[in-house]
Amino acid sequence: MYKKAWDIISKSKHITLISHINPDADALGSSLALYPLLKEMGKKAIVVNMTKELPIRYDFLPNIDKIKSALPEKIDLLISFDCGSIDRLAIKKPDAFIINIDHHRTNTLYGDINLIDAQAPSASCIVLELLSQNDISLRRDISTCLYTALAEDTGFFCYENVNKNTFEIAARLIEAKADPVFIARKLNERNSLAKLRLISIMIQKLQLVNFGMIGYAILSRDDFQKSGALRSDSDECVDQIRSLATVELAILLIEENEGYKVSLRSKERLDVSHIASYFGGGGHKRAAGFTVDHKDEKEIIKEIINKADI
Ligand SMILES: [Mn+2]
Repeated sequence: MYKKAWDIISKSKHITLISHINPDADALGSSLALYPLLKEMGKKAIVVNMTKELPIRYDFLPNIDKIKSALPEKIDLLISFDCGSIDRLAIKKPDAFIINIDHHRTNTLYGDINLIDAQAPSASCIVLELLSQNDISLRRDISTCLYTALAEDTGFFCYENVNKNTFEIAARLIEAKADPVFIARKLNERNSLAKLRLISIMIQKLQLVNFGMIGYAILSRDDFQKSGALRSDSDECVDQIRSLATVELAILLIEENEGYKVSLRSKERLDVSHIASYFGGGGHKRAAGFTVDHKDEKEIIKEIINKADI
């Protein structure tokens, strides 16, 4: 499959690299890793993400300034990264061959080729596998993108998806000049005061139920306005809820458009991807999400708690 995928990449001219809306490091890093390679191969390569404002904390990723927020007119090949279902790309499905590179267990296999490995800690590990199996050598710009993606998706090597192999991959990327200290500082030590204010508001609104095993909070538009925080500043809020000693299930609702964006996290037992799938979303065992429109916030929380059954 990896050979076949590379063969199709080699034969295509107009290639669009795209990742899910509200991107994280894995989405952006995985798509940006291939970009300079394709350029060097003489391809008309374009990186796309349909999010209006990309999170500023990824500004150090090589070629991040090349990302466009619209599809080009001509596409022979679309490669999607870290995206479990095609609607999360937020585009009209183009008339093009699709390679789907992802590690979400809920992936809907929407590609013509699907390079899916639910065991992979990040989509960037699958990109690395694609490069290694086709004897493409790594270098700093590529390995920086792939390492950043891996580090964030493993919670800096703390989550259950971490094993000996994860560190071996990290070592290979560091060998290829990814700088783990530089990347950690860029990702973790550049918070805005507005973001810390948003977290503080969220903690004040936090509710605990089921003997503290479930923690939930709702962030309204007003909370963002009051704190001055951006939408992307809430990306790690739900992890703060999970960090509480008693919490097994963390739920965060963020008011959005006609409804809510819901993020779920679990610590040790609960498979939140099942809960998210039930609501039409998806994700991983310990991190998943979905969106819901025209429904009362209390009703949403109640349904999730019923579904979670803890
Ligand atoms: Mn990922």
